[in-house]
Amino acid sequence: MDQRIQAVYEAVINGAMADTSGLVQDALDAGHDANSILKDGLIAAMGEIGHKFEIGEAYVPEMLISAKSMKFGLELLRPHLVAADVQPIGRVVIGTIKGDLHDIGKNLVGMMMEGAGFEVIDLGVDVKPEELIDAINKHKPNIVAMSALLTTTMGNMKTAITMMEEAGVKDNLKVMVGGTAVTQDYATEIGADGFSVDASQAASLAKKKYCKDVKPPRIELTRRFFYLILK
Ligand code: B1M
Repeated sequence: MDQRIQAVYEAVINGAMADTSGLVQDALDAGHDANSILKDGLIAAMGEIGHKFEIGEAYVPEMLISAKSMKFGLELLRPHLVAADVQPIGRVVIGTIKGDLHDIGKNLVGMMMEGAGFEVIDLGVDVKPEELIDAINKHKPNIVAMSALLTTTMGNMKTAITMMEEAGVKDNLKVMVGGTAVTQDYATEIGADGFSVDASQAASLAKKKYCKDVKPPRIELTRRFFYLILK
């Protein structure tokens, strides 16, 4: 990997928030395209920190500062990605369900999803099923991700899924659920498509299972085309 992209990668892994934007700018100034900086720098680093988290080599605070670093880099990169027509791999609407104000885990899931290449629309906490339906109609997400930490209000996730079915919007998307109150059995019982225990696995599940039908960005198609021609 080029040393400037490697430097971006390491800044995110090390949670060097103050350095990430500067290093992204250095990589851009050196002529690297925005897509490579995103994929090989920011996204690869978030994949690695997620893996470390899963095997117990990193903890929530490390993930949070890595995700923050990634966000700083992404902010700087965003106009260049738009200019290069780099599309996100999918769109996620996320929120903590009605009655529940816990947001640390939900934010982490959102950041990991963003780190995996998704566009994330965060509705915040205490999200009513009606607000989810409105957001689905407005943003047309591939995934709706709901978080619940309270056993007393987790039933609102079931209400939300039922309302999505009744509104005729459920068939066009996948519903993912998680949070300490939720189990795989509960997710299955309420008709969710996916469950994961932590933020890193939520991002991998979303990427592997639910966005395989999303068309690759135009820039990627062009690259594949030339690869096939030159092969
Ligand atoms: Co509250 N709280 N809390 N609390 N709180 C819990 C959840 C509780 C288990 C504590 C306890 O009693 N042992 C308990 C719930 C019991 C239950 O329902 N069975 C509880 C309670 C009762 C309450 C209040 C009712 C207390 C009161 O007022 N009497 C009240 C409720 C307010 C409300 O929401 N309406 C309340 C309030 C609060 C604070 C405001 C003080 C604060 C929240 C601050 C905030 O979020 N901004 C708070 C906190 C911090 C906690 C604990 C201590 C920590 C939660 C946390 O942030 N963990 C928690 C006890 C505990 O969990 N040990 C507790 C770190 C975070 C990274 O983990 O959110 O689990 P977590 O997210 C994980 C995974 O669950 C997963 O990924 C993350 C990690 O990678 N995940 C998903 C989360 N969402 C996902 C979605 C996915 C996939 C994975 O797919 C879509």
